[in-house]
Amino acid sequence: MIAGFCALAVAELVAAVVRPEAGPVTAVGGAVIDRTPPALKDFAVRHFGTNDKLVLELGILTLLTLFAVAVGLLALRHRLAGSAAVLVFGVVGAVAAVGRPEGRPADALPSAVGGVLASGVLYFLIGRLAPASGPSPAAGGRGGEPDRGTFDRRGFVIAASAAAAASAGAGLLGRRLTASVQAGAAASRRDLVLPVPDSAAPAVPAGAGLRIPGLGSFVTPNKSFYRVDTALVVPRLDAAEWRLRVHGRGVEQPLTLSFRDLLRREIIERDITLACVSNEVGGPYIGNARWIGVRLADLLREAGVRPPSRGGRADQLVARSVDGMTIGTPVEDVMDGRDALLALGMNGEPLPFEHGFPVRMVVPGLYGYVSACKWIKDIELTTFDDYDAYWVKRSWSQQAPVKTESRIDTPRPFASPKAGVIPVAGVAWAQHRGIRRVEVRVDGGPWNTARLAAEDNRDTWRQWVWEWPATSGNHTLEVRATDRTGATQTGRRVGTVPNGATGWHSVVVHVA
Ligand SMILES: Nc1nc2c(c(=O)[nH]1)N[C@H]1C(S)=C(S)[C@@H](COP(=O)(O)O)O[C@H]1N2
Ligand SMILES: [Mo]
Repeated sequence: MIAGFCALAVAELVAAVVRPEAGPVTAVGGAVIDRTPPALKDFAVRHFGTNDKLVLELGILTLLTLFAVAVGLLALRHRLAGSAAVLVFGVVGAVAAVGRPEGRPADALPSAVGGVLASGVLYFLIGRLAPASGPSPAAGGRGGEPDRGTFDRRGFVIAASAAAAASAGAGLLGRRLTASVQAGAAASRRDLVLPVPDSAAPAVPAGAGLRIPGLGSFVTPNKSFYRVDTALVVPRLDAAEWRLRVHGRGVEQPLTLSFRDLLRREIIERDITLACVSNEVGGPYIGNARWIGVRLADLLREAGVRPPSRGGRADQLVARSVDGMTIGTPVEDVMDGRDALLALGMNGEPLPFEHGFPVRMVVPGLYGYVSACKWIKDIELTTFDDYDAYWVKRSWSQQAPVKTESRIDTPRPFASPKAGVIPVAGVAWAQHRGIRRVEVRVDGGPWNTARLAAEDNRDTWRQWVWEWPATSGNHTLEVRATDRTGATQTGRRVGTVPNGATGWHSVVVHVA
């Protein structure tokens, strides 16, 4: 276990120099995420939520500990075989790191160096456990067989402690180095002054938030905004070094833009509700924010891109992030007049690192995995025939407009409110179509029309409330929404794969 610890610590130190994502635990974790079947990924998101990454990392560390013990036992019998086994782990880490979407040959270094060093440490420490030559005076007259008491106990303890201490030092140094590299990014975010928008969002109508206990705020604060991504290490970029390339099929004028270039453009501010395709019926992976940024369509037009409906040759826009995520969005949607953004601000502050600093995409009406690329660095125009983005390769749909959905936020499941008038309230969303009606029913009875909160715009969710004259006993509440196209949310239950869950959210309560 000490040798294993040494491997990880040294690898983290090397990773601090190469890049943090190349560390073995992160690399293997990333490789696991890349290969996780949708059902398992969904299970992880459902049961561990935003802690899924922590669970994954703890799982890897637990497995490594068990392997370390097994390799240690092997090494006691075959010293060389043990050291060779450690090298195998180094190779696994190195292959995982290089094989990540943005992997480079240098990413093999942390695991390689860690593996070689640990293999030597194991060999050396096992050597300290070998019986001292000649019978030990302390062993008494048992003769012949080497005795466990005969090894140089003191020498082993000193060597082992030294290895552990040196590893801890290397690990801490690695942390320090990473932190100092990231300090530049933190400073660039702290010093960023958001521009005043040329086209400001209208004030949120006073009645958009219903102020009912148990119902969240209309605008989701950044701190509680859901986070869904594959990044075990949150990319921390320096805005001054950030560049975005726009190129590909039908691009007459390829562009390379810096953050300053973006700031010089027309800046717009818009309220848009972002939802994740992995959100179960009734789930939490949806949030509403005020974004500021530049209109993506303007940029594409400048680059000479035309939408397919006007003879453009590309129907898919593939956004690529610094951590190798690829997200494919219909060019038609981006250019049809909706406010698809390259966003640089969220709720009055620069994007938080977790939400894509310095620049991300936001497109009203599409699930995040087909629109909302964080830490974006490249936009390539191509076709849906020619290219499948990250999640499409993993059995999700190429195109995924947000489905008309609604959720009951209060009362909570299995609450026991008192009989009388109980406000049943929640949110409904059908981004870019808007919500026309929300209805609630009790125990499968007739549908009752809920009161809708004021609408901010058709790209945002809408709160609603229905005053329920509740009688005592167990009751099931159900909700359904109708969007402005007249389509009513279907009651047919389907899971999140391949393009979003459907069904009516229901809540069972016991009225006292
Ligand atoms: N680089 C990158 N961008 C990404 C993702 C990701 O894994 N990596 N996940 C997408 C998904 S699935 C969603 S739902 C949204 C979530 O954005 P948020 O974490 O800011 O809420 O980001 C999208 N953009
Ligand atoms: Mo998502």
